[in-house]
Amino acid sequence: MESNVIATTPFEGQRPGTSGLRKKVRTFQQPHYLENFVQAIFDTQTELAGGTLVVGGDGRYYNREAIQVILRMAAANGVARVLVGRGGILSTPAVSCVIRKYKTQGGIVLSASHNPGGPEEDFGIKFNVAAGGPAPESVTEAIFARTQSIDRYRVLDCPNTNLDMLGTVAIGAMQVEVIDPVADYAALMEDLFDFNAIRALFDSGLFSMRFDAMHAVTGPYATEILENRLGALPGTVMNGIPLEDFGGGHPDPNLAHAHDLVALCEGPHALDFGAASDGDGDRNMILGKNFFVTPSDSLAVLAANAHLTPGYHSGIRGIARSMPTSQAADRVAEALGVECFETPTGWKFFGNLLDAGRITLCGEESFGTGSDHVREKDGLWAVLFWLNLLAVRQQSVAEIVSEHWRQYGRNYYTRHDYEAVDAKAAGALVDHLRIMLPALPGQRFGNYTVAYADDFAYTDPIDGSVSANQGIRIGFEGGSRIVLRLSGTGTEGATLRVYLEFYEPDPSRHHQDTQEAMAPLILIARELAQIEARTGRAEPTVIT
Ligand code: G16
Repeated sequence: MESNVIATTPFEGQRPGTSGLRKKVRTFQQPHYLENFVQAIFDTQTELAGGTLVVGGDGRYYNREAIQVILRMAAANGVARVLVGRGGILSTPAVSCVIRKYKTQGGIVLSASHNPGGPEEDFGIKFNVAAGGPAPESVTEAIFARTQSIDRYRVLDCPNTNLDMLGTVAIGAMQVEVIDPVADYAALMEDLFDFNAIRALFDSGLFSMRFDAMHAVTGPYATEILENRLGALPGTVMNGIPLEDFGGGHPDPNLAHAHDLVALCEGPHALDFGAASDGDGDRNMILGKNFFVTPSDSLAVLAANAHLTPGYHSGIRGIARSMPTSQAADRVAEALGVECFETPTGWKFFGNLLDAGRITLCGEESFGTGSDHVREKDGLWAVLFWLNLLAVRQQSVAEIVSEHWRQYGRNYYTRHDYEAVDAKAAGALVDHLRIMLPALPGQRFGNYTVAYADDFAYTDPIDGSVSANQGIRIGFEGGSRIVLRLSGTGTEGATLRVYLEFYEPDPSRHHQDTQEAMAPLILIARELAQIEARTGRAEPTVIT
């Protein structure tokens, strides 16, 4: 087998976004495009030479081809050993689990997460560091810088590796170990949660649930854990076979895209519990009987009840949430007397806090919740956490959340997304807001008086690194907020996200319709940002 050095030239735009490099499949299929990015990883992450690398993806279109390229390049770049999930499958949290368990030097995750898959859709690649989490900005910037000057890559001339058979094969001097993608992850979940209590809940025959894997990566994980190990009825896992195009769907577990599951949780015969995860298994949506739990509330409820589970029975050290996530978790942290951190959007910002032991739980409004058990958000983990609480508290989802609101007050919350808007117009909209910020404090809009207005900047408390321009925050007296930022994960034009939150302490007002209750604030946001005038959009594309 011969190791070749191939001449190449840089591509524009290989800077990783919120979560790795995400582009259309067609972009990745251009000759040298994937190779350049992968070589930039090997050129900058020098500990991989002679080390062990984990490789896996969410099974979307181009996953298998990309893995073969990565294996050949890893061999040519001197990687000693690669652990790859059977069939090329590893959920994002499972990659993190395997990196940590086997103390590898890092991992490569192939996924565009919740974005659709297929030849005309999206693909993505992300590097995770030895702690198991997404590379911090210092690393992604170094990889990006290398892509701009790259002039060659290394690849071994060898046949494809059989990814479907467990066991070890050699590619040149490198060992490739095809591992069971589910086993290590399932074992970790058994350590954290009370499987006996959850099994008893299913055995009671009084509890009905479905988990929607959305034809994405969690199908095999959920089937093994929920049906095989916990005894949930066969068929509990819906859309459980991973497909390259997710069955034509949009594997994003929210009210808009998981509509079949949402329908099963509505009406007089609604299920007791519904949950869904996304393309690569790191997101989660939690539903009760005629009840939707916002991700922000979910983080707060898990934090307040963590002591009821075996994995967190001795309590939590601290909580972190991304800036646009509601402040519900802050109230729990205050009551528990633990630290609470506000970080920019992106799971990578939780890594240092988790590694330093400053936080145990963290979460984001974008359907992401997780803990120090891995360094990624974790969809099935959140579902098992909820199941553990339901089993122990013997109450419904609605009862648990309503009780939580009675104790802490309710942070009404909604996010309005304007997808695929003209990128220039979106940039101008944000620039215009930035100019307005200094004049806003003290101004009154309807019943709301602006308390502060800024462009969020974060100084990492562990390494002192600063991340500026992380989103516009307009905070009102009493704790209500409007937050606006542009998504860093879209692949078409720009996506404008408008996040809205208002705090209601009065329990008699806790059960209003969210959009109605928030209508005045929604209007203020639209007018302040001149959304329709600048983007031509009268309504958001997706409301969650
Ligand atoms: C990624 C990041 C999350 C982030 C989300 C949305 O999630 O890991 O931290 O909250 O994108 O980001 P944006 O608002 O920039 O689109 P995932 O599940 O896509 O990896």
